[in-house]
Formats: sequence, C-alpha cells, structure tokens
Amino acid sequence: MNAPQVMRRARLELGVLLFALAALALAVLAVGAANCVGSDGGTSGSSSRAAAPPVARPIGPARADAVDVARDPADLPPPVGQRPPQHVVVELEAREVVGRLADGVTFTYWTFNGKVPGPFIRLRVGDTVTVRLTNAMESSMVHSIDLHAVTGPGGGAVYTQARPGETKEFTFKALNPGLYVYHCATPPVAQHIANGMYGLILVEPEGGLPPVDREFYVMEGDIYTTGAYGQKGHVESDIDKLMAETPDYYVFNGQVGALTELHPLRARVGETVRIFFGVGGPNAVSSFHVIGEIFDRVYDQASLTGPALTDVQTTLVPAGGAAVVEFRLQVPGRYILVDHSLSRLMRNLAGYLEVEGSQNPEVFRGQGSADTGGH
Ligand SMILES: [Cu+2]
Repeated sequence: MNAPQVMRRARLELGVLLFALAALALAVLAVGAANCVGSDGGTSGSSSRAAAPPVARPIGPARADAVDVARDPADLPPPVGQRPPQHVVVELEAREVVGRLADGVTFTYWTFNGKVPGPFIRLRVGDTVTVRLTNAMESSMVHSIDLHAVTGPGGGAVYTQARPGETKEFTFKALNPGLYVYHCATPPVAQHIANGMYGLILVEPEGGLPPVDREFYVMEGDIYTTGAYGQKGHVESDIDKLMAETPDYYVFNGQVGALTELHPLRARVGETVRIFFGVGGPNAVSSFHVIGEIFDRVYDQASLTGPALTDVQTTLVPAGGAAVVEFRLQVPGRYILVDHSLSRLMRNLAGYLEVEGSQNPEVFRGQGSADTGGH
C-alpha cells in the first residue's frame, strides 16, 4: 500500500473502533438507567427526579433557643435633615443566629446585627463613610460586606473579608444618591445572602426627600432549606435547592409572619406613607404591590434624582435592587403587601398595613360587612 492507502485504512479502522466504543457506552448507559428505575421506582435519574413529588427528608426537632430575627419595618433612622456632608462611621456585626423561620420551623440565619434585613443605613450624598465590620467570635464562617452605594472594587468586599473574631474596615465617599442594597460577599455569596445577610443603605440627595408622615423599611428574600416547605423542625440551608433556584420560603423582613403577626405596618387615614423596598434575593425578582392601594409615586429602580413615576399599581424590583414608593391613605382598613407573583402568597409571603381612621364613603363604600381578604 502507498502512503495515502495506509492513511485511509488507518482512518477506517479508527472509525470502526470508535463506533464499537460508542455502542458499548450506550449499552452500559441503558443497563444503568434500567437498574435505576428498577431499584427505586424511578427516582434516581435526573429527568425522573424533576417529575417526582417533593419528599420530606428527616430533620431534627425545632430549636427551643430560636429567636425572632424579623426587623420591625418602623425601625429606621429619621431623615438626615439639612446638614453639610460629614464623616460617618457605620459599625456592623456579622452574627449567626438560630431563628424562627415559620410556624414550628427554625433555621440557622447569618445576619448583620442579628436581624433580617440588617440595619437601615442613612447618609447624604457627599458623606465620607467608614464601614467597620466585626465578625462575631462564635461565627463558623468568614463574612464581609458589599454595599451597592460604594464606588470601588467589590463595593468594599475586597477589604472586609473577616474571619471569626476579626474586625475589618474601609472608607468610601457616597458619590451617588439612591437607595442601595448591601449584602455579604463571601463565597458562596448566594448562600450568605439567602441565609439573611442583606440590608438597605439610603444616600439622600442634597436637600433630602420630600417629608412624609411615615417611613417603612421592607425587604424580600428567598430561602432554601433542608426541609420541605412547612415541614416542622430545624432546617439548614440547602445548596442543591439554591443552585436550582427553587426556594422553599419567600419572606418579608426575614421570617414568615414578620409583617403580619409580629410587626404589621401601622398608619392613619390622611397620612402619607413611604416604603423603602428592597430585594435581597439572592435570586427572586419581586413584583411589589399593595392590595387596595395605588402608588402615587414610585422612584423606579430607587433612582432619586429623576422624576418619580406616578400612579403605579405594581413595581418590578430586581434581585439586588430597590424601589421607593409613596402613597396617601384615604380609606381605613387592612392593606396587604404582596409580591404579585402570587404563588408566593400561597407560601405566606405577605405583610399588613393597618390603617385606622374615619370611613370615607365618597372614595370607597359597600353593602354588608367587609371581608378582610381580597385577591
Ligand atoms: Cu457572610
């Protein structure tokens, strides 16, 4: 054979060999798949796993020492007021705490200062800010902070990776007004956020925001647990569900019932209300809506330096984003804060705004007694 013939022959033999190997591999896979289905009723393969109903895995009993981590939505500092830019020191502590997640369910949270969301930080544009983060001695993980209000690498995370017992700090100048999310930025970042490490920082524009009667601080998060939704006991974070973006719980202010049973928002007819609303996530996007109200003004994407949108029903807030909404109260009763992806309401994602005051039949009236539900 001449050289080209040798090459053709070699290619032919290689082709036959590869074909035989491929056939063998397919046969092995087929036998393996058959064994999986045969041995456990079809729950091993990835496709059959998706179709299987959720299985409650055994978990330990709920922890008796669990605390409420929910941040009261009325817990935020007053407006900065008319002052020149100054140097502000913000002290935060990363703290791992066992908290009540839902009725009969406890969860190991990772927090800033023991509550979810972390403290509401309030500044004005032009302030110089030193952020000092201490990681509690009892922590099991490294923690850090990335503030979206920061101009600089990592939003501060490059200087704040703190081991248990360490304190780290950095300083930045608040150049851009707005309402910004902050969060832990230690890998896996999504897990640190899902476990509760997020909050809001407001950089007021020069002259501040227009005065209102009441301000509230509300954040939404999604939580991934080793138990099924509602399964009673103590649960930890579940990395597989986090990777699949299939949360068990959606929460306002850290835990189920935070803004209904523990800390409902309260106001009176005739008052103006402002809600600073953020999404810690890590993954879910929120369609924020208040049942029975219309937002008179929405600072879309929490941009405070352009004109606000007016007369908005539902506002879209991205993961790691925020919005500021304002409205005036004309009619007493219970208004329900929801994410209008309403399957999440079926997981008890809701908050109450309880409004007291005189009836206003010109604006709203009915016959018979009112049913407080809706939607
Ligand atoms: Cu962390």
